Amino acid sequence: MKSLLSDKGKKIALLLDPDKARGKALLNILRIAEENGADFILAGGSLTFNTIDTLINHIRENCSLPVILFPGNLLQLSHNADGILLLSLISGRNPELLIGNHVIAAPYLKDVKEKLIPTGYILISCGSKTSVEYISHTEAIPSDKPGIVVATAMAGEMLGLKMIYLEAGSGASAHVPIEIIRAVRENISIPIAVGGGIRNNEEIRKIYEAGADIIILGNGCEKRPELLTEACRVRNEYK
Ligand code: 1GP
Repeated sequence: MKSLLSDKGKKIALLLDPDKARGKALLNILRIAEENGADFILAGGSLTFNTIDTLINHIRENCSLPVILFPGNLLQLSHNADGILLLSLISGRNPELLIGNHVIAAPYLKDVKEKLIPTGYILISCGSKTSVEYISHTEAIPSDKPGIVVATAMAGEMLGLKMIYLEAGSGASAHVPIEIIRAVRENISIPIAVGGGIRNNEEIRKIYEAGADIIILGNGCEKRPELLTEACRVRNEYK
């Protein structure tokens, strides 16, 4: 897991939601991810009816890429993944998502400490209200306030977090603004992941150029699986 962060190259991650990823569509997107060398699979969602272990097992049976948890809540923790984003929702002021849940999870995570990636999760308002906002009882940072996003990311780095995730929300009508990504890149040195509302290779290229290290694709690949092929091709231009 440490190499995921120490290796400076650009990366593509496919986000799979335990409720949506199933059947032939799941097999197809896993095949595309494997064939095109996506860097890893993220597994998780805001609210899930299916267990995370069911999804991890399906991925393992059909694909050799690393599986990293992106837990929407404590029920989505598992020892069976290769890595776990230990998320702190630092754009919000809900103490449960800043430290409360971490206290509850700590004894469970004790034996898989080497898999943890402490991540500052920053939700940015990019249109309509997202599931994360509703479920987390937090307010997203307005997209026209880059200074607040930058200061939040800086604080996360100063607190010792190892990665910043700039999130527009799953299915957002627009991705995180380029000027925000650029401003954050100029002010922190830890890896930056960007996700939410990314739909084509022009956007992917601009997001990389602005300084993102990892691009996370979910809905876009569900609707149009070839997006993953295109995304990996753009990433390869940076190798
Ligand atoms: C959501 O950032 C991810 O947490 C991915 O978003 O589903 O909009 O690609 P999309």
